[in-house]
Parts: sequence; structure tokens; C-alpha cells
Amino acid sequence: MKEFKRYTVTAALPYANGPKHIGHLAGAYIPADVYVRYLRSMGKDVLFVSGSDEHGTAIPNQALKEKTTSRAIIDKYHVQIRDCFRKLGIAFDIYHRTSEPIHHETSQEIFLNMFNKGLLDEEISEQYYDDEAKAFLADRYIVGTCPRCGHTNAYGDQCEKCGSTLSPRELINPRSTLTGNVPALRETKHWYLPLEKYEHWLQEWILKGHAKDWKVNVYGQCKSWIDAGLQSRAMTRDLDWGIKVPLPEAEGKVLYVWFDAPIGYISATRAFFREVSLGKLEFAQPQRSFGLVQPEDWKKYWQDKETKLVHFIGKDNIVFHCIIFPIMLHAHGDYIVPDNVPANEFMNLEGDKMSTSRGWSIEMHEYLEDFPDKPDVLRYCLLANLPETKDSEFTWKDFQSRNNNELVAILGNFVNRALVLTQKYFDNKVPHRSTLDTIDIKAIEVLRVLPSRIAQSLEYFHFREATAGLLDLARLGNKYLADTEPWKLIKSDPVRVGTILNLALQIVANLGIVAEPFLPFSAKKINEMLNRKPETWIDAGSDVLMAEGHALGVSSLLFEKIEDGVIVQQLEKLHNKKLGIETEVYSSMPLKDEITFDDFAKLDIRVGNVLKAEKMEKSSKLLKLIVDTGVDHRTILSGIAQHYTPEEMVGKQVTLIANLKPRKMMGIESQGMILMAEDAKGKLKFLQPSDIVSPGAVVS
Ligand code: B3M
Ligand code: ZN
Repeated sequence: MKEFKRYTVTAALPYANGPKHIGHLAGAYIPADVYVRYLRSMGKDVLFVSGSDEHGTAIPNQALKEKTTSRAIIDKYHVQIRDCFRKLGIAFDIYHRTSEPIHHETSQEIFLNMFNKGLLDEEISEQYYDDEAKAFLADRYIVGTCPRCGHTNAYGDQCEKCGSTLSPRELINPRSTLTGNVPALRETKHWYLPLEKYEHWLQEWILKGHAKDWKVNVYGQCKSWIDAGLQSRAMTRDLDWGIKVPLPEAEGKVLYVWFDAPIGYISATRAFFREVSLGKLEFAQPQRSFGLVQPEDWKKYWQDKETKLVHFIGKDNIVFHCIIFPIMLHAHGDYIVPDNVPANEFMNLEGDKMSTSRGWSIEMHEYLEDFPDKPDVLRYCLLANLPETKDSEFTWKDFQSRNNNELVAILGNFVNRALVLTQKYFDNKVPHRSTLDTIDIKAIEVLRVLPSRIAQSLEYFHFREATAGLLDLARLGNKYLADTEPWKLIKSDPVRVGTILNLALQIVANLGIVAEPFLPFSAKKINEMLNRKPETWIDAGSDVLMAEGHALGVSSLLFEKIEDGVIVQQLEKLHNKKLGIETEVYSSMPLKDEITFDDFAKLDIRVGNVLKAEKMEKSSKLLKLIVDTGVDHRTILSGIAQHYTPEEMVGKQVTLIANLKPRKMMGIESQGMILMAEDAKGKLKFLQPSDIVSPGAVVS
């Protein structure tokens, strides 16, 4: 592995539009923090940056929901998220904000530079405009009828009923969500980054250059993007929230949020060195000594080839960090590109996808409210189940058993026994070590290699393996005490017991070093109980960290057992939260306009029997059903393939609208529509009479 002079480590800038959940922690923040703490412990020159992403439509959307301003939203969630990170021990050197002037300046500067070098293409296109709101409409501000499934509330970029990806121009009867008006098409000018021009460079840099060292999931995603051919992407938007496009003809336009957000890493670095050099810390919290610094020092962390740039992100951000942002940096010139992007997959929760909006989540602040003194337990559980190669899962039961069976029974138990026995037999002082037995020598041999094995795993971003290694170190100590049984020897051979405890304390001291990146609060406690300043990782593996005669501090338990009742409560809380959100979602659906009985009577709603069902070729959404309507057997295409298998549908009674004008989809005419209800998770359920009726029975 190439040696670097310094490291710039970034963790994705979370949108400051709401609380963040433990899945986010597992995806980016915890692994990033472990990696950085390890590097610091190795004495490396490392800078760890993150901050709030405060632009994009996510922010004004949330403001609309909370009936407040975008500014109020970012102020509220920036503080909430930052404080949660801090309480969980995630030790950024700076946690910045993209609403800060220095970030606006940096982003505009980079945009202008690229513009002046002719790297951006100007293009005029037609987009929807709301005359009353006097605004172009972002995709999420347009709703209309889905051309694929007929859902009347599809968004400009996606239909949430059938899952199709859409563009605003495809919607039938588009409406503006701002005013309800019908928007009109208007010409608008934007600046595009022609990604396709960099395909060759990407092939060389990623496909050839990083085939071996990037994670398979990351490399694979990049490869499929590159192989599919890249397209030019607009770097500007018509929006009133964001960073103004620094061109005179760009009135009312802002930079695309994915243009400015990653630049946030650079502006955070600039802010860090400016603040530290002036001694005026507002956002910066240097976690190690940076020596005497100059404002210009930020450049070393972004422009020197001897710097290793590593982006920690979740898998949904891969394309931006591996393709678009690197192209920006490369095209701009002067900048380094990431050496690695160890993105993780997703962490599910109790058998389902984690989602804040659906209420199926554990938010950071919720965890901290219930377990304020257990940040390390969460860190440990997430690390042990990290979605490194595929999606993984968090369950409360696993949380409990990892805590009780691993942290309490192995790590905590060992540390506690070594300390308490020393207190009891040797007046709380490190005893003398006399001649070593084979069992001691064997333990020392394992002790020597374990820390470097863990370090190796960390260098390769194998965090689960590294975490298992940490536990192995505790296991070594536990087994050593169990095998040597000093409590049985104290009467007959106190000298031998001194040797055993001396060695046990050396293992505890090693834990004080090696556990620090993973469990910083517990490591600190270990070092306090040992009454010593922790050494660096470089000393780990040594069996002479604790000098004979050294007085230990006061010992207490590192971890405590979690009882079943606590877990039952958490599960209940989770289910209740989801139910609460479900009722919220459904009560907030506005009523449609009133209709007359005659309007209703026009509908031919009847019950039909599904005779046949099959998947439609080339469609992941549609099932082709043959339905007996009492008067005929007809073909109906229904967007339920992701909710029901063909086998599940055959023989079922369904309710349909039988006089809907037939419509052709994928070359086949659909003669009617099956009625569905959508649950809060977006799952479709077909409607049935409460008892079997004959096909053709009319619903009225
Ligand atoms: N805010 C998306 C996210 O939170 C985005 C990341 C920006 S990283 C530069 O997933
Ligand atoms: Zn649809």
C-alpha cells in the first residue's frame, strides 16, 4: 500500500432537513471516525471534515411541511445533528455548514473557474414555470397523472405508485404543488458539465487504476455507470434557495446542490485553517495539534499529491463521489481526486428498510435520549454489523446480546477482573513480574500480533474484521485469567499471581489503546482506571506498558447488562412510532373535490374473478391479468407486480372499474383498472368483497 504524507478524510454532509438515523451512522460516520481515530493514534497528519448540507429542494420542502422558513430548518437541524455526532464521539476537526459565506465564495469561485476555462456547456431547454409563484418548478414541485399506471399524484421525477422514473414533461395534466395551477413550459438556460467527455479518464483512473483497492460494491457501481455511457448534467437550477450562479445572465438561478455540497469539504477545510490560524474557533475543533498553521494550509489537504483523500459515504452517494465530483476536480485542475471511497450498503431495521419518513427508524437523538450513557454500545453494535459488503440489519435483540454477551461478558468482565484482583491482592499497584511460564509466553505472542492485525484490517477498511479483532484481544485476556486462575493460587503462590496480574494489566493497557477508535468513551475510562495517559497505537502489542509499582486509579464497571424489559420497550416504541406516522400520513391526505351522484353513477365498478395472471415481459411493474367480469373475459394490466406474484392473483376476486377507456401499455390494451389501496409503506393491497360474490356483481 502506498505511503502518504497526510490524509483528508470526509464524511458525507447530511442534509439539514431532519434528524438522521443510525443507518446513516453505520453507512458513513462511525467507520469514518474509527478510521480517523486510528490514523491519529498512529501519529498521522489527518484532517477529518464534515458539516451540514443546507441547500437543495430538501430544505424548502421541509420548511413547507413544518410551516416555517428554510433558514429556520437548517438552523434547527444543523445543531441537532452536530450535537448528536458529538455525543456519539464522532470527532470531526470541523463540522461546517454550506450556508456559510466562505462556502458560497468557494463554490462560486470553482464554478467561475470552470466556466472561464470553457468546461461548462450552455444549453437552453423548456421547463415548467408557475406564473403565479413566478418560479420554475423543480421536479418535486410538479404532480400529475402517471403515464404508466394512471396514478393521479405522481411527482415530476417519479411515480410512487408504480415506481417508474419520470420526467416532468411525461406527466399528464401537470399541476404545480405551489399554487395548484397548470404550469406552462418556458425556456430556461442552464450550464452543463459534459460528463461524457471524461469517460476515458474515468476508465483509466477507476477501471484500470482502482480495480484492486476499491470495494467491490463501489467499483461495480462505477463500472456500470461508465459502461452505460455518461450524459451531460446540469450544474445549475432555477430555484430561490441555494448559491447564486455567479454570472450576470443567471438571475434567479442557483448552483445544483450536488455541485456545491461536495465542495463543502473543501470550504470546510478552508474554514478550518482560517479559524485555527486566527485562533478564532467557531466551527473548528482541532482534535490533535496542527502546530502553527496558515490560512493557505488548506491547499496541502486538497492539492498535494502526497495527500490521501478518502470519502466515507452511503451507497446512494457513490456516483456523486466517484464520478461527478472527481470529474469536477480533475477538470478544474490543481486538485487531487479521492484515493478511496469506502461506501457502505444500507442497514435495515428489524426486517424492514430504515426510513425516517415512514417512521421505521431509530434516530440518533432518540437513541441518545434513551441511552445517554451508552454511545459506545451503539458504536460497537453498528460496527459489528456494518453493511460493508451487503445490506445488514440492526435488531434490538442483537443490540442486547452484543452488549450482554460481548461487551459485558468479555471486554468488561476481563478489565474488571484484572483491576479488582490487583486492588485486592496488591494494594492497587502493578505487581512484580517474575519468571514466565509457557502459558504467559503464548499470551504475549498473541498480544504482540493482534494490534497490527487490527491495524491492517482498518487500513483496508474492513471494520467488522477489525472490531472482531478488538474483541479477540479482550478474549485473550479473559481466557488467560480463566486458564491461570490466580484467585486459586493467591494463598499458595502470591509471586505467581503477581506475574499473572502483571501480564493481565499489560493486556488491559493494550485495550486502552486499541479500543480507542472503536469505543472512545470506554477506552478513556480504561485509561483512567489504569491511571495512565494512553500511548499511541505504535506502542500497542507491547507487554511492558505498565511499570511495576505503578498505582492504579479507581475501578468501576465498563458496561452494564441490558435487561429484556428495555428491549421490549424499544420494540414497542418503534412500532408505535410507525403507527403514529401512518395515521399522520393518512389523516393529512386532502379530500378531493365534491362530485354529484350522477358523477358517481357513471362509474361501472364491479367484482371480477382473476382467471389468469402473468408477468409482463420487460416490465418490473405490470402484471397482465385475464379477468372474468360477468359479461366478458378481458385483459387488464395492473401495476402490482412488485406487490403480488402472478400465482397469488390467480383465483382471487378483485374490484375493477370496467368502463374506463381502454389504454395501450407496452403494446397491449388494458381494458379496465383494478382498485387498490396503498398502505403507509407504499404497498398496494387489492380490494375484495367481504364474502365471495358472483363475478360481475356491481359495486354501488
Ligand atoms: N446531503 C445526501 C445525503 O445526505 C447529501 C450528501 C452530500 S455529501 C457531499 O445522503
Ligand atoms: Zn405510476
